[in-house]
Amino acid sequence: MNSRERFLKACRCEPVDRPPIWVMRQAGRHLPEYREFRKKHTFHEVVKAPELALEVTMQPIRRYKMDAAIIFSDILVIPEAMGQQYGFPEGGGIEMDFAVRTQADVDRLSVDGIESRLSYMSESLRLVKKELNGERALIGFSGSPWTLATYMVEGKSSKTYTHAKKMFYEDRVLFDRLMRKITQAVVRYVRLQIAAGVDAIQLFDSWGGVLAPDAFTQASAFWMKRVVDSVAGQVPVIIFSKDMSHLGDILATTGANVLGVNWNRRLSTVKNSLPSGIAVQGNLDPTVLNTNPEVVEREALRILKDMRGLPGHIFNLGHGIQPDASPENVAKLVDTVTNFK
Ligand code: 1CP
Repeated sequence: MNSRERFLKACRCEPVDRPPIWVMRQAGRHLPEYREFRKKHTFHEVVKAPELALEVTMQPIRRYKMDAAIIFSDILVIPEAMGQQYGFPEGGGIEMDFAVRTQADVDRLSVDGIESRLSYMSESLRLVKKELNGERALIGFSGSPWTLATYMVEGKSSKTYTHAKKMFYEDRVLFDRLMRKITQAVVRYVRLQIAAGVDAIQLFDSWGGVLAPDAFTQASAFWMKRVVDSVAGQVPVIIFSKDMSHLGDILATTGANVLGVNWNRRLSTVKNSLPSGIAVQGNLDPTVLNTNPEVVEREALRILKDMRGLPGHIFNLGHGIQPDASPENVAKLVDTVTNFK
């Protein structure tokens, strides 16, 4: 069984020799070769030039025995393709060139012709797919409609999401119009990625966890379900709703094949609480990769042993790897998982 087959079997909860592994944000700032690369090219250049995106996507694949590659891009390419540019201000985080607050702002966003504005993604995915040669899985991704809406409505990174939540609570007509438009864009984007050959799609619902359960159902899960339905079983969909694994019953209604799990819950408990047939992905605390190889091995084994005999586990972190995590620790993690019997 090669890596791609192992990954796909785990998505379907079929038995495998050992759990497949990949790491959220595996391409990027923890790698010295990425930091070197970024001295020569801006972030936007890397994302939009297929040859450069190919190189950065492959960096963690060359260095580690990951079972899957995730295409190098960003969730914010969707607002950009809809007409709302993003940038990186000096102090960190994200800044959008305007904030969506009114019907006129929603009208400025366009979905028509979005495939041509995202054609660089098709090209990047085709290049990576060819390079992976059917041996490792290729994961495409999108931000969830709610997580994209937080950036679009706030106009920047936020800690409280006040404007986005206010729009949801106070002006549901406007909120739903915006969400319909974002969801249409995401559906078309996901279809484009499937046409380019991705083996699975991950929806990053990074800020789902800031919502109360009923608000989460209406503002996030409802729209993710539309995206999952549009894929209609063509490829597995992984939903990573950060800090939401205690709401597995709501998440299961989206139709997702795999649920990403944060590190604050025992993975076997989450798995056993879900309807059979839904796999889990996770859930090592990312900070473990900032410690040392002995701790990495011990903590990874804890999860592997907890999940032993439970098909439907993709090993990953509970959130993205931190920029100051050490590559030596990532290598130890991958060794521990790939040698587990
Ligand atoms: O090079 C740089 O310095 C820019 C840093 C960077 C990188 C490496 C950004 C800006 N995006 C990325 C790549 C990226 N982003 C990938 C591909 C790399 C990989 O996974 O291997 C992916 C999947 C993302 C997804 C992403 N972007 C998310 C969801 C994941 C998560 O961690 O929750 C989010 C929330 C973003 C927004 C974003 N993009 C970049 C930053 C700094 C942020 C976060 C801003 C904030 O805190 O609000």
